[in-house]
Amino acid sequence: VQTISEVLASQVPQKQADLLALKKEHGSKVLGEVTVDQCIGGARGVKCMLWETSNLDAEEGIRFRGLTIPDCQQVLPTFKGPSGPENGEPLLESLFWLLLTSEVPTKEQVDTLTADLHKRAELPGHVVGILNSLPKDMHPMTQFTIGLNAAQTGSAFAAAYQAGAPKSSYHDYVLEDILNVVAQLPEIAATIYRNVYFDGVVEKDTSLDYSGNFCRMLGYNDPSFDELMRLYLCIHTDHEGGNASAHTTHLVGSTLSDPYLSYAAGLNALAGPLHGLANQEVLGWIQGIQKKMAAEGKEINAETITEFTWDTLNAKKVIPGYGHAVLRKTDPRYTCQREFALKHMPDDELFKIVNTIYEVMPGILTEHGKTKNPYPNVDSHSGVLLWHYGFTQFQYYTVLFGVSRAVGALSQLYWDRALGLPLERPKSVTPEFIKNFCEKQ
Ligand code: CMX
Repeated sequence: VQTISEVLASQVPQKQADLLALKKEHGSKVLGEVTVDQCIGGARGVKCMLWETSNLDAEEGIRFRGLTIPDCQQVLPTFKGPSGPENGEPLLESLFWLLLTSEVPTKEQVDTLTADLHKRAELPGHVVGILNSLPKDMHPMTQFTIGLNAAQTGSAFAAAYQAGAPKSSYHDYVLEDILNVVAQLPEIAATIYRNVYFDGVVEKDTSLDYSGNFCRMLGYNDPSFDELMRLYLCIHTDHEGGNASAHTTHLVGSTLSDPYLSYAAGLNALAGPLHGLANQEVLGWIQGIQKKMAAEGKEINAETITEFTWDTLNAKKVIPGYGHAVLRKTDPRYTCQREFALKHMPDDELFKIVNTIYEVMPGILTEHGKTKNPYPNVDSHSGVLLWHYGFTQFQYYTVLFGVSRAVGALSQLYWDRALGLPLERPKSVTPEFIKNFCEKQ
């Protein structure tokens, strides 16, 4: 069975040749224009970044190397251990393989990757010490980036660069780092979880896959929760290149900062409330309704949710979990989580609230008239599923997102270096320039 490193090594020369040919044949063609609105408005829709691993369609949602989420659920290897269900969710390792190589792996190939990641998972000694020294009231995402930055002492790429490695070999060292970062993130994440909310003890079970072992490290021992974790970690991996965490990783990586530092930067972007922190905000918002309705002696139903939504909007705040910069329909990552809930927890009280929110929110946001997309995104559903299994520490939820996003953003980072992509450095312009330029037209 070929390892992932061998498969990638065999793909690189052809990919490099293909990119050169693409540049040679079409290098001077125009992909689009940039309006003043786009320049001022966060570059929405500007096509100026190469991204291999996934593509986001405004209507259809995400495709990982051309495969939709339901496609992945059909074709990717699942967990078939003694406690695994028949039609289980894909293994995170199988999606990692797909994103890196663009090939659907066999179960044997995935097993080699699982074993490799388990072997690489041990943290440098000082990392746990640093994590243990952090104040418990420091936000888990802040702790997460500190932990990953601290692990950077193990970077093979940084060491090779200092030793004068040639550019043609960068991707080999970067791959080492990427596999190590993906392998080490669960233990960094679990140490934070166990430190902040429990006794600080992290137990492992490396007879399981990546997600199952991560659940044990967090302290959960329920095959159904393992399945949720597999689904959760798969669907949060990648969402094309322009989202803030992926884009930041790519940008920072383009300076030849190593994968640890590049992804730690991406995590800081993920920690923003308009991005990954929205999953914690959703739970906070739902608790807000619960508290208010309990205080007023009212039921939580379509009418009271509508009332609470208008209170939020009139206070000039966003409804977390709704809207998207690219999507214009319900996020398929929301839909597959809804299907998971219908299968595993149809009578869950919180799920019912989320469903009622789903029924009324698009209409309210449409009436409000601001957001271009009144439908739910991934963050709108994930917390409710976790809560069902007793994972109620919602300030921590974005860390789980961060464990997953590494797999997409770092798969792309491998190809960034293998294809020799340059330093990213777009041109900025001053308001005076825009004014003068436009007045001359
Ligand atoms: N509630 C209220 N207003 C919203 C809104 C929402 N959920 N979504 C967008 N709007 C508002 C915007 O704030 C903006 O208002 P202003 O003109 O006053 O600035 C207006 O509608 C137009 O925004 P847009 O073009 O539709 O959306 P953007 O591309 O600018 O932003 C996003 C996208 C996700 C940041 C935005 O929809 C939002 O803030 N949603 C809530 C936070 C959230 O769920 N984020 C998670 C996204 C998924 C992820 O990255 O994890």
